[in-house]
Amino acid sequence: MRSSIPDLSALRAGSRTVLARLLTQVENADEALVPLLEQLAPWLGRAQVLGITGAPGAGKSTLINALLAELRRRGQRVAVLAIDPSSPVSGGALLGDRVRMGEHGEDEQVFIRSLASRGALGGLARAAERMVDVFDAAGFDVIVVETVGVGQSEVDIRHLADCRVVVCAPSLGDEVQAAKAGILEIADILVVNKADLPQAARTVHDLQASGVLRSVDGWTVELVPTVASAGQGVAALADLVERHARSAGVGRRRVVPAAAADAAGGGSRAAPPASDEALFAQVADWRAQGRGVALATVVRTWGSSPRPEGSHLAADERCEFIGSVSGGCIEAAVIDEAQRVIASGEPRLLEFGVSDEQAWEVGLACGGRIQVYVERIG
Ligand SMILES: Nc1nc2c(ncn2[C@@H]2O[C@H](COP(=O)(O)OP(=O)(O)O)[C@@H](O)[C@H]2O)c(=O)[nH]1
Ligand SMILES: [Mg+2]
Repeated sequence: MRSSIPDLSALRAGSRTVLARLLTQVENADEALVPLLEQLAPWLGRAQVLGITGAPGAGKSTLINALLAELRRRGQRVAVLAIDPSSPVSGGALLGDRVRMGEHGEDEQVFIRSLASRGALGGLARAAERMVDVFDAAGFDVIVVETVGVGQSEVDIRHLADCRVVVCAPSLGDEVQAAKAGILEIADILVVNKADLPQAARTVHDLQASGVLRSVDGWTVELVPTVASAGQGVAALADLVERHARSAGVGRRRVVPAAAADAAGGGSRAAPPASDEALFAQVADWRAQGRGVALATVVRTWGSSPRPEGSHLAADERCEFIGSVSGGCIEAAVIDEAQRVIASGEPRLLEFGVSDEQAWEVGLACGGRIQVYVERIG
């Protein structure tokens, strides 16, 4: 349908070259990319975006390096986006991060990328969000975003990250340093790194006494001491990160209430419903090109569903698609399933809902339940 499609399938298939190229184009605010980015929509919202924030020198990069190793042991594919403060003279620091995290540079399941504001022509925040989208579409399980404290970077980790980790180093004074920086209140997980230093116990105590370890929306903020340079406490941190995904879900940056998105002029990034006429014209076009095609139909809904029964989505064997069966929550899963149906010729009845196990994986954001029938038609 569009010339950029081959790149998208290569991205989905794990091409690191395509991934690297796309990230650079995004960083350069290449507007020609916008239609392609829109096509990423069905594959977004699956990765857990982990924001790691804290003052320079707290040990964020060292911790990320250790966490990468732990997450890899757990079979996770991990991407890292290290966002540099706005200083245009920070090439050295960036290089330092690259080298420190570089241990995993050869691992096919790990991808590390730095983003400096001077390189992001269209604005750091937008570039960062789009780069996270590209990593998400590329199938990474966890996307780690390293930033310095709130207010010191354009990138608002509160909006971007599903789970916010604030890293503190032990402080010398009796005040908790980070509290002054105002970043403690955004934490889902607090890390006191450099727990090998003598002041660490005091800092842990101060933080425990400060009231930041409170419950918000069913999650109790946890504190974990680490020695990032020795890998200590990192498994406990990884456990908490996993638990947070189960408790709070993933894809937060995409869960903008439709009304708010419309008001902001952004609209939803989900594909619009297509008229049956337009949809079947597209199907005919794909078939004329000899491509296998599957048709997905909403056959039953319970509770609230963004699309009524009878709504269609058609997908071809190259993952191009038209139409919509939800507001963007389950399209990716349906299109993936369509590939299997095209390959096997066997129809499938899929059900998506919000059982406890799957609510944070694939379900309708609005909380309903839906059955979708997928059959090969070309
Ligand atoms: N003693 C000690 N030093 C650490 C630890 N973790 C990191 N560092 C050191 O702290 C410095 C800053 O670390 P870095 O990861 O670059 O911090 P960032 O600026 O927050 O990314 C480096 O010299 C690290 O070697 C730790 O657990 N204990
Ligand atoms: Mg760093």
